[in-house]
Order: sequence, then C-alpha cells, then structure tokens
Amino acid sequence: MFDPSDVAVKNGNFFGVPSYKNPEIQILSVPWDVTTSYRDGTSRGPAAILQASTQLDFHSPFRKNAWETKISTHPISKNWLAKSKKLRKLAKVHIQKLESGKPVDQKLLKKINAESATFHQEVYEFTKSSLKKSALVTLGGDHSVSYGSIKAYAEKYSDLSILHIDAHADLREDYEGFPHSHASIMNLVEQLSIKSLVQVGIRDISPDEATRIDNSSKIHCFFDWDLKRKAHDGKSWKEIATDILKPLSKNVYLSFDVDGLDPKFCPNTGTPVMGGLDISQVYTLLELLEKSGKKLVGADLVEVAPDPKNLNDWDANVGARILFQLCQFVKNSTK
Ligand SMILES: [Mn+2]
Repeated sequence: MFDPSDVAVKNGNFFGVPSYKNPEIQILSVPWDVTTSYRDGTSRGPAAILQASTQLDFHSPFRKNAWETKISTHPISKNWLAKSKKLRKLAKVHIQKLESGKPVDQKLLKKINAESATFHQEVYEFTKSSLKKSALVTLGGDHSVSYGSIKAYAEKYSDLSILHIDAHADLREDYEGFPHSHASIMNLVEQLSIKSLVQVGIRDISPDEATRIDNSSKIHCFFDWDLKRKAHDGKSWKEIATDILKPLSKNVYLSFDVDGLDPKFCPNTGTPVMGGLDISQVYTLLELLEKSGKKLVGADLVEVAPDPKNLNDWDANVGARILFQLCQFVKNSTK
C-alpha cells in the first residue's frame, strides 16, 4: 500500500508513486531544446524535476486525497535526449553564423529543420496513442514540444481552446530560420483546428506579433501590463480571471510556459522576463475554469531549466510542485 506520509522512494516514477496499469493521468517527458535562442538547459528539465519530485508532500488544496491520483510516468526517452543534444550542437553553429552576420549554411539549416519535424511527429504520434488510455501532462523541454501534444489533442476534441500562459506570444512564423522554434509554437498552434487561443501574461512581444494578434479573431491576448493596470485600478483577480476565461470553448488545453510567472519561481528558465504572474493566480484561474463548467482536458509545462551549475535545485523544486497540482486539475476533468 502506498503511504503518502511515508518517505518517498526514488522508483523512477514522478513523486515516487507506484506504477499504475490504468492511470488517470500520464506524464510524458520531452527532453528537447534544439532551437533555444537565449540560454539552453530545458532538455535537462524533466530529469531534474523527476529528481526533485520525490520530496514534495501530497496534500492539494484543489483536490481531496490528491495522493490517490493515479499518475503514471513515461520513462524519459534517451533517444530524444541524444537527438536534442546532437541537433543543439548544429543549431548553435547556425545561430552563431547568424549573429555574426555570416552567410547561413542552408544545407545545415535544412537538416536541423527536417530532423526537428520528424521528432515533433514522433511526439504527436506518441501522444495520440497514449490519449486512448488517459489524459496527459507533457513536460518539456522548450516550448516547441507542445506542438505534437496539442496537435493530438486538437484531433481528439473538435472544440479545443488553448489557454497559453507565457511572457512571450510565440507567434513568429519562424525564428532564426526554425519554423519549430520555441518562439513559433503558437504560430503553428493557431493553424491547427482550435477554437481560440487565449494568451495570458505576455510582456515581451515583437511589433509583428502584436499586429498578428490585432488582426486575428482567434487570438485573445491578456498582456501582463493590462492585467497589472486592472489590478491597480482595483479590479480583483477573480473578476480579471473570469474575463480571461470567456473566450475559451468547453474543452481547454493549458500550455504553460513557466516564464509566464514572475522569474522568482524559475529563475533559470530559457528567456526570463521581469513582471509576470504569481502561481496562486494561475491556480485560481484553473479553479474558476473548473467552476465555470469548462474542462481542462490536457496540459503541458515547459521551459523549466535547472541551475546550469547545479548549485541548487530551486527551479526543479518549483517545477515538481506545479506539475503535481496540474495533474490534479487535469485528471478530474477526464472523468
Ligand atoms: Mn516564453
């Protein structure tokens, strides 16, 4: 019998929970950061979070007996990690050429993009087949890993909306020559069969991306400065959050870039930006979503990177706790 008050065993499963044959939720780790533009390390996120996950406590303010949630762990793919490392080296060569104004090696770029596309197809196929069993939380990796997951979800649910928490809009058609860049993920997602894309916490955005939002009927962007302004005017988070939820259809997928939060939560994330949300605001948003009768059918948590010098495990410690609570929110809605 699993005792949630006992010492957690490092058994290879997230949170040290037992292995379940019929899980309510699966965690799919996707250790991938090929096209990272500022600093890399998110491919090491899943292993760091797995390591940190065994020392959290199992109480959840959002679910009774949260420890009973049948969470299953897909082993972190060594194959994907090796491929990410290999392609990251090549991408660095390409990015250095770009940054120093040298001509781009088109053959190299083509190779990186072709192999990335194959990888994203693999994530899609894996998610699609896993979805037959239960809902998933996909754990990145950089934000590009959400694509395969969202594509599979959009096929399963004909009225899927995306709730996107991020400091960045990620609407570039490509970035540094990579269509599967972490900075282009929502450009790809918007082209899938989804009802709406609701962005929250955005505070670092290019003029082209802002125009794209203005011209799109599908995208609803709640900029961080507008959220702060409303709060300064005396509007409660409950009221603001209720407005955020309005454009979402019944079935909702959460794409959660941890840099949407204040960088105090995960300071080593790839592209940190000052400002941002508090995690309690995200939890309240998800609680209100549930109360509104909408369903969180899936989620991803991306861009958590461990300290590059392994001086502390703070980012992974935070990531593990967010991951556990996300499993509570998603699991319930699949029943
Ligand atoms: Mn971001």
